[in-house]
Amino acid sequence: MGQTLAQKIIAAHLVDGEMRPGCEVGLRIDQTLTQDATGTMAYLEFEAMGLARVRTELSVAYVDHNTLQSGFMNADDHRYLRTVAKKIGVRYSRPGNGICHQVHLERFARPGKTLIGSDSHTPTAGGIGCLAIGAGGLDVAVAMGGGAYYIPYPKATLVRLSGALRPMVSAKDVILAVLREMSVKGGVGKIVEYGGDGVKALSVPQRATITNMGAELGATTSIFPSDETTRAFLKAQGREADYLPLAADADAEYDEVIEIDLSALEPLAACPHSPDNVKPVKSLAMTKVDQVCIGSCTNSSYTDLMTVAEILRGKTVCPEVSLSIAPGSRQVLSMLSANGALTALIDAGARILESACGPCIGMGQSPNSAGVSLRTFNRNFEGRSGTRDAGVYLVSPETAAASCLTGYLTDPTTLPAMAPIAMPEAFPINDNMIDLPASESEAGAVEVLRGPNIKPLPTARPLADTMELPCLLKVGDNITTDHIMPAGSKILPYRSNIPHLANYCFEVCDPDFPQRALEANGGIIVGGANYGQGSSREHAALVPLYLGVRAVVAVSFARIHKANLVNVGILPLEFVNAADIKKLALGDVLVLSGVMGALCGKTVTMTDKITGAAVSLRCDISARQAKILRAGGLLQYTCHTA
Ligand code: MIC
Ligand code: SF4
Repeated sequence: MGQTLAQKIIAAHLVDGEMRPGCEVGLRIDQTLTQDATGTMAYLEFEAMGLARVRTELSVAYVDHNTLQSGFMNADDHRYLRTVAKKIGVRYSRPGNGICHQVHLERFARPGKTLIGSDSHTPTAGGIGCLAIGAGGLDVAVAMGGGAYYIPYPKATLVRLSGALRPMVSAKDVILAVLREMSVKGGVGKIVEYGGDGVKALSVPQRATITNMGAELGATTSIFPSDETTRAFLKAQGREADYLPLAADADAEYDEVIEIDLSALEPLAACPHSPDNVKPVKSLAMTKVDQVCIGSCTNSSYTDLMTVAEILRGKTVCPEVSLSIAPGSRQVLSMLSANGALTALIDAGARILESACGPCIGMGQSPNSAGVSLRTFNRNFEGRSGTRDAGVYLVSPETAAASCLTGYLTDPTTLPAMAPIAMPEAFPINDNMIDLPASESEAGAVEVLRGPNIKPLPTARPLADTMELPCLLKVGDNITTDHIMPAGSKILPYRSNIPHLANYCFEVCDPDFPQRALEANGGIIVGGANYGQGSSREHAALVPLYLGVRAVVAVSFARIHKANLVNVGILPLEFVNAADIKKLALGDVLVLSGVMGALCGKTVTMTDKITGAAVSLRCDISARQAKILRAGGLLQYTCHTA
């Protein structure tokens, strides 16, 4: 039987485990990336492992999230990242150089390589045929040190594309159609591969938009074949030597196949508050818009922003709409500036932001109260924009541009026809904002500069076979890491200060949770299906650990968050019978018996001392993860086994 594209890359990088369902596989990692909001922690962890230099082919530290410098914290963290990167052998992409995923696609990602990044949208590089996976900071630290990265061996999904997109229908509409079909938990445990005749009609940035938002499916990653289009993109980036043709075998077998006829797609929008709440834009035409934000790692390429510039050229943004645009990289911004498109955007009334994540992570541009914000981004979780009662719609750049002119959600296929923007034959190459690391012989002289915002990491308490703990919180399905550990401009500067972050844990669901947890000095969180979906932030595990959480009992978990819980030493338990969640309530005193057996695959019983109810739970982890939990987390495990 032939292999899928992902299976070929996995086979070429397999260092541990077997490639069959139910097994955990360890992969050799060629490249890593970090961003600043998760990177400080990842490098502190790398240092705590006692390692001197990275052992990957390439590691890059980006600064793109915490760029609003209100107070010393972010600037201190940037300085720490710059100096630690220099010392340990990591390239440093300076603030202003762009969003990690866009810059990595332009300058570093390679077909056939493995990449892990401490950011859930690392699969963006799947657009170029790279096996790119989002991970927690600790996993990235281990990979930087040359250790394998482990994933449950994934199932294979094929999205077979046919036809070609109609004018004004875009790559964003493709992934929104996939989200409508599969839902935010439909991709858990799967790698989504794109194939079929329709692939050739999509450029690399369009493919990257699709693989980027595969994160919202919960998928391990998403990937496109590497073909002549890939070669042309790499050549235009001055990197033709990085080209490697790659495709699935013709007789490869997939666990699931989804057919999408690109020619039949129409503009779509993900309505508040979930990326899979997808409706046709034309069905939302009466929705009045207060704000439009264009950018993010999903939709901020040169062609995306040129399309927006052409739609806005010579027009004025509706007076009731605030339009902001953050180009994905300095390369994009400088091209728009050189060809005059930037002037068209400015003249139309756009507020130009620096090349960074910006509004996507609540770093400014929060909408007005109860405002409607159209965003070309990838997440519209409640409160993520910084305005709790705002409604965020995720749309394509074409829909965003059409709507900011009318003031209402507008189907861009109703606009006059426009020639599509051609991919440049050569991008201007200037890597002067990417600092090279010191050589091995010079590294000793580099001083790592740390600010007072860096606080010690919390450590796990040892697990006991029987544990009596209160239920500190009970939440429903699809809880995101933005619920568990919110971001935004006020909180993000404290990403290396866990005690401070703890004050905001579960703020959106229950503001009293942190105090209650600290007073209880130990407890359990009960959650529904797909608990921990969304970002890779390990803070969503480290902060509950600091607050005394010993176990999370859920109907099911999102992949990265479950790995993060294990990595910090929190027990992830799943209901054997999902309906049993109804038997538990906030404040119940829960007795877990047989915890040690659960680590070896046995069922654990949890008895509610108040109601007398007993529920069966299992701990669905690998033998390696059981050792990590016994050691008190991945840091301790790595230090003891190294
Ligand atoms: C996000 O989009 O939620 C983030 C901010 O990029 C996160 C990482 C983080 O929380 O720092 C992600 O997607 O992993
Ligand atoms: Fe940045 Fe938003 Fe992309 Fe996360 S999703 S990396 S915050 S642009």
